[in-house]
Amino acid sequence: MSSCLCLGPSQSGKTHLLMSVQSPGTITSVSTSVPTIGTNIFTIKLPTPTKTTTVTSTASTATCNKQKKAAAAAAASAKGVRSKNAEINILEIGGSMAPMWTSYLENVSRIIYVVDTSNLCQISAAGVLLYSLLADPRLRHTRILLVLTKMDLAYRQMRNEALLMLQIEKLKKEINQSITIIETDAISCSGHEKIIDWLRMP
Ligand SMILES: Nc1nc2c(ncn2[C@@H]2O[C@H](COP(=O)(O)OP(=O)(O)OP(=O)(O)O)[C@@H](O)[C@H]2O)c(=O)[nH]1
Ligand SMILES: [Mg+2]
Repeated sequence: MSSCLCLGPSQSGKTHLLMSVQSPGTITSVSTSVPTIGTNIFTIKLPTPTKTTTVTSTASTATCNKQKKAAAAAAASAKGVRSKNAEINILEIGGSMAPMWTSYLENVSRIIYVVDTSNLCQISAAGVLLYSLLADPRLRHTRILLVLTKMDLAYRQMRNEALLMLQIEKLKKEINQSITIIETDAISCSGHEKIIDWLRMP
């Protein structure tokens, strides 16, 4: 069975992020957490998109029937998404376990890689860790979500600076995997919808 991992350096914000995506509004600026020694599992609900297909009446019956069929197909596919992907389990592996991450790479279909944009000393090292991870042949077809977090902090690196420090353009040229990049923070929940959308992707 394929799985979804959440990785990233120590204290980069993995637990806070997943708690916040799991239960929006639970993380505040004074929330603290203990380092994950080992693993945590989070079950994230994947609500179906709120976009609804409405059928408007038209003069032509043929057009109306076509629209009804399209609406029925959309509803059926939405149902499929709901029943197939109603929730997903994400395994966070603590940053202190980085030397052992490779023991968890069998049958991994997705990786959420969390980078703390407020930690200037850690960003480049986070890039090196990501690079060595993605070189693993078991992750050749794994979908990668690069999460730039703690974007609420005034002293964070901006997106482009962080990506430069991660050497992401160079990385993209050398790997097969597709990388999606999302900026977020655990407090305001900005960017969480995009994370849910990414998790919902087949
Ligand atoms: N301002 C702000 N602080 C954050 C955010 N996310 C995490 N933090 C802070 O960063 C600290 C570490 O966050 P964790 O989520 O525990 O980090 P982690 O990546 O799970 O760490 P390990 O489990 O040790 O690998 C927390 O105690 C929070 O104070 C965020 O989005 N904004
Ligand atoms: Mg943790």
